[in-house]
Amino acid sequence: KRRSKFRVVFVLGGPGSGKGTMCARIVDRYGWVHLSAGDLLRAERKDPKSKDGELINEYIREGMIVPVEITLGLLKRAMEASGSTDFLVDGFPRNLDNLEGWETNMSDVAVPAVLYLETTEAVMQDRILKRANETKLAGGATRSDDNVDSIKKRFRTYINDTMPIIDKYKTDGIVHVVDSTPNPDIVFATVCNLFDTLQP
Ligand code: UP5
Ligand code: MG
Repeated sequence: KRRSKFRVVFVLGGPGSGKGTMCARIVDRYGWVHLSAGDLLRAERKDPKSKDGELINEYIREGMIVPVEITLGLLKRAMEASGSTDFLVDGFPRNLDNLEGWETNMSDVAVPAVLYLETTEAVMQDRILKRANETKLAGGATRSDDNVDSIKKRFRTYINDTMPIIDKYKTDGIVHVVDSTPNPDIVFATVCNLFDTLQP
């Protein structure tokens, strides 16, 4: 059987569950390339040449999932530009549209595992609001969706649209559940159990 050119681990979990934080640590230790779908969308939104900026803005503020054509285009471009073969895709796929778009267009990419960071809504909300506060105190611009109103909508989308995708991957038997409630050192130690098995 021909080996796939690319390897992808999806990193999923609710808003503020710690996806970005764990991905940064995985990059440091294992050298996988981190692609956050949310970060790619936020960068695209800022690009004055992009025709999708307005739409992305609106979707993110409302906690809705951007149509897959846009997200997949950004992911593909970043994968090809990176020169790497191993990717952490953070925060994607988040709904059925995302999943179908991936399966139709990326069927030659191997997905050996899904890392699922699990914690409570209370913990996630505290983390997001703390981040917003710290950013503000540092004089930075807070994320347009890091407010109580948008957070509620993000949680609703997560439960209604993203949980079924995680359940689907559970049925496939590739989900590694990690409790992301403890401090980052402890969470990362558990995450390493997965990545140690995925080398090189
Ligand atoms: N923190 C992290 N881990 C901690 C720990 N163990 N203990 C204590 N504190 C911890 O962490 C959040 C905060 O918590 C940070 O301050 C961190 O220091 C601290 P982070 O690692 O940033 O968590 P993460 O899960 O990445 O949170 P994020 O807010 O990025 O999650 P979302 O899923 O909400 O955001 P994302 O950028 O993925 O998506 C945003 C929006 O983009 C979506 O709502 C949607 O509108 C859109 N989108 C799409 O439409 N399609 C996509 O495919 C992806 C996104
Ligand atoms: Mg993130």
